[in-house]
Amino acid sequence: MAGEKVKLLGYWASPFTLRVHWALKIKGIEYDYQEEDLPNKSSLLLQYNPVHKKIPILVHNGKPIAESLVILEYIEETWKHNPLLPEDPYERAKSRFWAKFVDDKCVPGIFGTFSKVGEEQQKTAKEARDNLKILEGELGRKRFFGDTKIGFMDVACAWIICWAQIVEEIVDIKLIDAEEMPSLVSWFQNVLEAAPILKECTPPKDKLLEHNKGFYKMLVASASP
Ligand SMILES: N[C@@H](CCC(=O)N[C@@H](CS)C(=O)NCC(=O)O)C(=O)O
Repeated sequence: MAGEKVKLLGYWASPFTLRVHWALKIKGIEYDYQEEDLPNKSSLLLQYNPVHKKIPILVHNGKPIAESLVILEYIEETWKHNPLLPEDPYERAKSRFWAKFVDDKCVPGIFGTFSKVGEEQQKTAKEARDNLKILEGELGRKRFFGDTKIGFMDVACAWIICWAQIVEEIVDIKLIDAEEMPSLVSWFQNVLEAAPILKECTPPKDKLLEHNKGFYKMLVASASP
């Protein structure tokens, strides 16, 4: 739509920001991007998301929308071309169900494995693995959750595989077993290969790994007496 102003406030290493970049790229929406310094949040961020004070925030013609899955739904409803959700209401509900499953069950498990220590860490890693196995079962032999085409669930969640592998490398705990979860192992790459435009805004794995190693060092240092 001509004359529209779309702006995204985000952070380069944030997977929640990445899902919004991906949705905008797939829809071919032009947008400005404002990188946030999270320890020193901009007044715009605090003004637009006073409740959670988190990125990503999408600002469309001056109106802010927060929470990445809500933003994805907004994008889907506002720009209807290149649809991410299937037409059938039951299939739409399933896409939303699995995206919520990832945020409610897999994300806390993966990030918890990164931020906890000792027995708690092992317990959280097991929960993460169990939930990733459930996800593998749902993906089955398909390349994408959207089956032959990238859809809502792929845009929202394929990043967890890359992030889980980064956590694995840093804390040396296996979360994704290539034999048990062959489809999940290739899912993130399948998405990037099928839609090269998404690569443009996806941070390279090495850069993310270095960044998260630094972050992990800080966590460990602040946890030790
Ligand atoms: N549920 C939120 C999570 C967003 C989130 O956790 N953002 C983090 C960066 S990855 C953030 O802004 N953190 C800043 C802070 O907690 O101070 C979403 O889906 O948008």
